[in-house]
Amino acid sequence: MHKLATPAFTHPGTARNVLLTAVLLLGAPLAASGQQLLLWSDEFNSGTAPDGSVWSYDLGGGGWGNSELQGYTSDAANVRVEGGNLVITAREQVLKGNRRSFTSARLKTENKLTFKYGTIEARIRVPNLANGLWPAFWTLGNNFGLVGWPASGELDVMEMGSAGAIAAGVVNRRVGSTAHWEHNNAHASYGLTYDSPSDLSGSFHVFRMEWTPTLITTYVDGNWIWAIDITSTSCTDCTEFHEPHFLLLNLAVGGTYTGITQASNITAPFPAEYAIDYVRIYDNGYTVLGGSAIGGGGGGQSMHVGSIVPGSAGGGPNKQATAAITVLDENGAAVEGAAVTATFSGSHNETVSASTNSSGVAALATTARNRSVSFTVCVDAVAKATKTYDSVANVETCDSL
Ligand SMILES: [Ca+2]
Ligand SMILES: [Ca+2]
Repeated sequence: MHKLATPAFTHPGTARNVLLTAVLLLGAPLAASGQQLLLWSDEFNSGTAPDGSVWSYDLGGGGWGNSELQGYTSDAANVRVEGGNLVITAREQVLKGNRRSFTSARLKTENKLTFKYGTIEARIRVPNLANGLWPAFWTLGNNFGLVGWPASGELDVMEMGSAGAIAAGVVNRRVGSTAHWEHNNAHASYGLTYDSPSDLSGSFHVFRMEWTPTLITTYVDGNWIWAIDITSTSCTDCTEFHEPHFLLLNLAVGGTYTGITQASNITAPFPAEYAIDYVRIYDNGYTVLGGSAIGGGGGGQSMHVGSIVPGSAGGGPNKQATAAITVLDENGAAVEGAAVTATFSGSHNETVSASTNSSGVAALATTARNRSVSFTVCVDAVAKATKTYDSVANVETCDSL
């Protein structure tokens, strides 16, 4: 749970449990998914610095809303690619009067690589966390810059180094996964932890998040950590988890998650290296990629309809029929700027068109209005100068409400 750039912010502690009754807790691990198509990866196998077309940095100090002690830099001393890994190094400097300061790095794919749904996987080696190190592999909604936190939504696939883990003597064994979102204008969250039987520090382990339109589940080395039902009936006000997110990787020093906010209480050995062998995104049948790194909204040659979500807008006798139609290329990437034409029939009878946005979604609405809303909508055409419309590849062509 770290995200915002507003140093004065503190999490409303009372919000944490409010939503538990509304969230279906899944008691049993789900079966791991079968073979999935790799859509994107960064293997960190070349170069000496992270690929700037994918990664950018959050820089500076100020606590990051969590009383963290480090300042983030993009210096090679704090972030480099070496030996097939992305390596984030936390360092300390002892100043006059034994005053200690810390530097580290925080990388993100904001606007460059986004994803909605999918299997997100990273192979990670954390350092000895001792007291005070807080590594994380997590996501924020890509609308973070517009709507802020927690309305952007946050998914923590992996966090380690919590105060509870330190107190229990399992700091290098306990992994936490948590969702944060906005509910009734307040912060809501739900998380669980998993205690590995063996020390996870110093060796590589695979952390994975399975994110579908109904369920988010996390694993470490195939062991179930946590799940949250994100259907609207179970997780009300959770539109955050049906929007594109971006990735973050960072190693914090101190902070409220660790329970340590005084530099003198940090006992972790420095320099401390947080290594990531790869980050991969697999298609789980729902995945939509976006962002500048994958060709400004889809680098593929052809496009098809990925999904149709029929709905309505307005009230009383003035209800419009609507459809959110997603267009993807053959790589599963969102296609921006495609003109989608579709015909509504039933309570509303009209052919309308709209262009897809950066998430590949065309929001169609009839000008026709009716008191009842019961219709079928079928896609007639998808057009964009640089791509061919492969209607045979459509996941669906018609849908009804
Ligand atoms: Ca919300
Ligand atoms: Ca690698």
